[in-house]
Amino acid sequence: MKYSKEQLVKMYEQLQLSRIFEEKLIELVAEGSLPGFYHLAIGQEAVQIGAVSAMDDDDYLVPTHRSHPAVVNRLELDKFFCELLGRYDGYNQGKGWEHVSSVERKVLPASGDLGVGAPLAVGYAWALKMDKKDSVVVCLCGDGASSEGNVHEAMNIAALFKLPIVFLIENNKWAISTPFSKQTAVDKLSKRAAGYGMKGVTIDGNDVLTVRATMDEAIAKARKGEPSVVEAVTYRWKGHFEGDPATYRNADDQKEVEEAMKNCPIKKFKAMLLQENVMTPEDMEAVDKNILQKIEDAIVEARKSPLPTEKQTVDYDAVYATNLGGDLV
Ligand SMILES: Cc1ncc(C[n+]2csc(CCOP(=O)(O)OP(=O)(O)O)c2C)c(N)n1
Repeated sequence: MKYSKEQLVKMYEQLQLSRIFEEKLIELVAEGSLPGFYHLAIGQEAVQIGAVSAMDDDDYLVPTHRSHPAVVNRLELDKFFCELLGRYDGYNQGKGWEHVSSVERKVLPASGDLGVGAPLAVGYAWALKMDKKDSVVVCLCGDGASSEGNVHEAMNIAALFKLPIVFLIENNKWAISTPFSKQTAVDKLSKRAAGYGMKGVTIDGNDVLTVRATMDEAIAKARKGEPSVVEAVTYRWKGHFEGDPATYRNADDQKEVEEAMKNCPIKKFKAMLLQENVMTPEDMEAVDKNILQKIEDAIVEARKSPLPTEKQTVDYDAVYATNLGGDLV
């Protein structure tokens, strides 16, 4: 096994934090406690955890709207829940919400404008290079977003200037109601990388160890000025957002969902950990219980935080200048 017991257990914890966190979001949405739309990544966790577990604390993450697994593993739970609940003690004083950002934690904002994360990520990577920093940027991107003009321009500049960046395309086969087969004529999104002079690979995004190993290599190369594209293939189990009835999915699509659910990345990883005697069922139960407790405590704490005053709701320093401006990197 390429990874130590400690690293494998850490990946299990990160996967389970992602899953249990999103299951809690489902509950909060159902009880009407959370404002807005929640884009869940249940079933896709291996992509983001493979990436996050390969990143150093000094590396930057550019998330998308569907990046809870990556984001929750880089932020403090209390402050993240404050943000989701629109509270003043959140990372962006309750204004960032699902598009939370924190320079301190090196989580850059997810843009509601699809594909805009890529030029932002390239700008950051360029700044890192100019400042001769050792950090890299991991730019998450959906299959749908990967066809946006912004993403193509960003990839071109990244390759041209040899920037420290990895574009991780999370191909979950859907862009709202549009299946992958109706988005593009290419069968593999990684093929596009060649058009910019970068390396591109397509991997099984439901196997956390494959993603981890691929990202270890891609990040190491990006650090030396060799950007690349990694396409991790997974599947969106749920509707576009929590509560979306997904009526655009026909009977064949429903079968595909059922198949994808059988191929649960966490179930697969758990089976491997048990078989290789890395963890016992009791170890796993203890980890899960601890995560749930931490989440519940964080919600209780977040609810104690005040909502922003009317004046504070239009103080955009928390979103721009204070949080992101000034000394960027
Ligand atoms: C420029 C722009 N066009 C359209 C939208 C509406 N929109 C939001 S999410 C989304 C689909 C995104 O699909 P994908 O990139 O595959 O990510 P996923 O939601 O599957 O994670 C679309 C079309 C938008 N936010 N911005």
